[in-house]
Amino acid sequence: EDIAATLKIAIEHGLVSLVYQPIRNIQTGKTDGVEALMRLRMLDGTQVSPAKFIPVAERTGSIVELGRWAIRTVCRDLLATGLVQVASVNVSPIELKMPGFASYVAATLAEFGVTGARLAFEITEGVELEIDQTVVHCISDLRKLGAQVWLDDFGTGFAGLSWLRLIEFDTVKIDRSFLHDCNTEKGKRMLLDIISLLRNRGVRILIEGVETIEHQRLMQQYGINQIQGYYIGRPAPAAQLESDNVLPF
Ligand code: G
Ligand code: G
Ligand code: NA
Ligand code: MN
Repeated sequence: EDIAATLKIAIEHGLVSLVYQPIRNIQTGKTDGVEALMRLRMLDGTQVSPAKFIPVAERTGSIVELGRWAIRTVCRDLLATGLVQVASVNVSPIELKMPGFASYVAATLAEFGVTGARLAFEITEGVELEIDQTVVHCISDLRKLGAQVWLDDFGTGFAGLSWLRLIEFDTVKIDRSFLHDCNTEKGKRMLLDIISLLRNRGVRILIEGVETIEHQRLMQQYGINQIQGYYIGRPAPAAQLESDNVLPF
């Protein structure tokens, strides 16, 4: 298959890149950090969305090499340069189940003189991940390095609640569909229920999909800690990252 073959040569041919989307602290109005998002360009120049190429990379195993490349790139270009304080990287369960993941992270942090606390790993609950001992140990090793572990797309999958019991997450990212359903009373109540559940667990709460100032104001009212979305900032290459893109509240 075309995408599978391209993924195999993507790193050496410079076809893969990272863009960064800001995460804003709703209390301070400042940017706390960024999320790294992978992009793939085919040899003919066309872009393929991660929704398409990540599953292929997972199926073919290319995700392991690509994931390591992303962690290394973030440490070298973003954290070691002091461009941002904290960066999160999406990781596939396949990477976490691979022996040596946490050691790779430790070695990369050491190589660039970056402390673990500045790196976060986003794990999506949308995927079918069996929380086996390998995953639990890997996450515990990452936390020992000081790295943060976040739960991504909360509310979209079937496993979210059981994961909350099994894993200690620093941050839970509520899926943007819950914010976008807030135009009805029913949708608002649903989101408030989720927020109170997470608040009781003591995790930091981030919501995705903030597209308007009204969204931002509502989330401020609801006591969300961090927000992310097109209103705050679109994913952009490192060179276009502003040190602090503060917008009015
Ligand atoms: O940025 P975009 O909407 O295109 O990303 C869609 C999804 O693809 C993200 O929500 C994320 O779950 C996944 N994704 C993006 N970059 C990476 C990556 O570097 N590794 C993994 N495993 N998934 C990623
Ligand atoms: O699964 P994950 O949450 O990591 O995916 C992030 C994806 O969501 C990225 O592909 C990004 O392009 C997209 N995204 C980011 N902000 C917004 C937003 O405000 N609205 C919508 N619809 N999508 C967004
Ligand atoms: Na995700
Ligand atoms: Mn994510």
